[in-house]
Amino acid sequence: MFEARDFSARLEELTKAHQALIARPNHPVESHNGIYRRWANPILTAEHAPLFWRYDLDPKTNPFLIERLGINAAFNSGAIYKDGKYLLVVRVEGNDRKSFFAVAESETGVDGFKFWDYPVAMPETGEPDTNVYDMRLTAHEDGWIYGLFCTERKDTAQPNDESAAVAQCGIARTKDLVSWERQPDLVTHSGQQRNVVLHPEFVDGKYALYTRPQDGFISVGSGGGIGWGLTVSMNPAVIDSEIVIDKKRYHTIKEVKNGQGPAPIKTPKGWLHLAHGVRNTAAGLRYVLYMFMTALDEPWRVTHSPSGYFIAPEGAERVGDVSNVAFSNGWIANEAGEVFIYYASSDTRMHVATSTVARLVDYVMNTPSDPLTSAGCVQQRSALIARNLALK
Ligand code: M1P
Repeated sequence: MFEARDFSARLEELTKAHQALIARPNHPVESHNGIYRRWANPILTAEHAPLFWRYDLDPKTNPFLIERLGINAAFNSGAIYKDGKYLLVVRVEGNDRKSFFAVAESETGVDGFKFWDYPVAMPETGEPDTNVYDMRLTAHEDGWIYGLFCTERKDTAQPNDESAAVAQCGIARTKDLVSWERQPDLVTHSGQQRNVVLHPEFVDGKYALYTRPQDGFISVGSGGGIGWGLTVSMNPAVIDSEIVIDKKRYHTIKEVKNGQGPAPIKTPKGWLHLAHGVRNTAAGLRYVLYMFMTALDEPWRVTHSPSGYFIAPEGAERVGDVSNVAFSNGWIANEAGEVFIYYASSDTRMHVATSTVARLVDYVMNTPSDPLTSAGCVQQRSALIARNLALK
């Protein structure tokens, strides 16, 4: 039974609980692997959405104070550091399954994330988007901030299959994350594209994109590696020739597919990349994060590829709408060389882990690569054991 509380008392209760959630301080968890530290509380959840996004707050039209437009999840956020603020462009999903973008800002990067009053009103192309999600933000050297995202539309070639969809890369640019100029969707020779990311610098005078060619909507078919291509303009962006720079590979964490995470971070040693890799299990797909480095002067050439995963879903992170998923499309390196890795768990909520550029460079450059066989892994581990035991 519902308790008999009047409208204003219940609203006060909801407001207090919401304010307490936003103000809750975060703290790093004690144990860590030396590479990064996870922070204890999710930084954004569906409950972080303002009450005025969800409830009709007028007692005349909503006397029972019923939630009218529920929010299901807040995840897969792009990230940018701007004017001393940590800004996330969050994939917010309503109870109606449609995603939209909304900006949440924080002073610290690890807590206090608060949504701006209105979600992003993303302009459309001539072909309306059914669903938009997973924005990668790039502050490009041309002076614009670009948001590249997935635009999903029904596959009209399969009229009898209501789940058949086509994914393409939507492109918009902004200066302030408030007003966005939509550009035409990316054109490539691949049937579908997801996880497309703009490199922050011109390469040979052209815009450079990390792509993820795929034959189908979920199954990548013959695609599935991280691709690379150049375009003379972002309006329209057209990639004539695409090469795969980081392939999916048998019996690794990226056996089924992989995709670039956020735009890479420039360091004196090379470009640091964060990506996701997907393998299959009897319980379904497992998404983990991994890192690699590319050459400063040739951002398409992989120079270092540490073995295995960097972040895998852990504990409560393993459960959600799509369980066993760690996904990242946003990270921030601030002026002090600290790195804030924003990752989502199980398509449900957002977390942060922190590290430094120096630590991540050490991790990527000095962690051995995957020997690809059990025997090779034993040899690799035994060599480490022998070196350590010799220290005694
Ligand atoms: O459900 C897990 C992820 O699946 C997709 O990623 P990918 O294209 O690599 O399979 C995306 O829909 C992503 O949003 C989602 O988190």
